Amino acid sequence: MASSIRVLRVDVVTPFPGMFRALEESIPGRAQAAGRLILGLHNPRDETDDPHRTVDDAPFGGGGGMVLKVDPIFRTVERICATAGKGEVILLSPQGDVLTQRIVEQLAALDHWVLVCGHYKGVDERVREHLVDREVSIGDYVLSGGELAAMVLIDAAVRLLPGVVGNPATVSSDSHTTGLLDHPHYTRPEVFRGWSVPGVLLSGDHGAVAQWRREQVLLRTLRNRPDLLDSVFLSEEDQRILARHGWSLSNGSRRDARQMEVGNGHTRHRESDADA
Ligand code: 6GU
Repeated sequence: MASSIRVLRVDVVTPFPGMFRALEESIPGRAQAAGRLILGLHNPRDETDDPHRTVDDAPFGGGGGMVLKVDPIFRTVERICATAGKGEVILLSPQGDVLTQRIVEQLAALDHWVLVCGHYKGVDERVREHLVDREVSIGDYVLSGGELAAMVLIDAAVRLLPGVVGNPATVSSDSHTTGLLDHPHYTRPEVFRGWSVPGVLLSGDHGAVAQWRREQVLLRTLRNRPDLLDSVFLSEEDQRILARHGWSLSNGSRRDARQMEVGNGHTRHRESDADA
């Protein structure tokens, strides 16, 4: 199948458009220069009527913080959709679905996003109720605004557009694309301060290299993110590799399996004490 040239149009509604200059660098910058990413920045201040161009106000019911006003956001999004067409309207806020590579893949398949950056204490709930198609967070911590999260989402999606990252194999082996973590990488020199590159990578034996990398993928995932192994298919060969390092994922099928704490408190069964 020929890889089609697709363009992603992203319109961002933000009181801080200057922050998006970060996307002029690296791969998002190249994608913009190549016309593959079209970025529109829209300041809701430009859709206010009052002399102070107010985009936020105190919350009804009292309490601290300011709330982004409903009217400037509605007007900005409606103006965008009237000129660029109706895109997927996505609110960036800590209340959203936590972003995963699967969500990035879904969103990267669409042609047009309208990203609304939450700010201050939040946004008027009527934005969420009547304007937004979906809501995305980038993790369980609080940022001062949705701008950095919007840039995370754009960066992650742009590298999935066919042809934006030079070698498609790079993208398909990325950590998380496969559902597992990536293997280690090395480049010249072969020895740095006495630390050598693993010999197998210099052997020229492609089969041995592939096997070593798979082993590293599995062991690193087991060590750092054992939760990921719950939702991934492991081949017989993968299970043999893990077994060779003393790990059994068969969840207690072996009587002598010892429960060990791995990574984030996840329990795995280890058949012997011999270290990996
Ligand atoms: Cl999307 N916005 C804010 N303000 N904080 C966040 C976030 C988004 N995702 C994680 N923390």
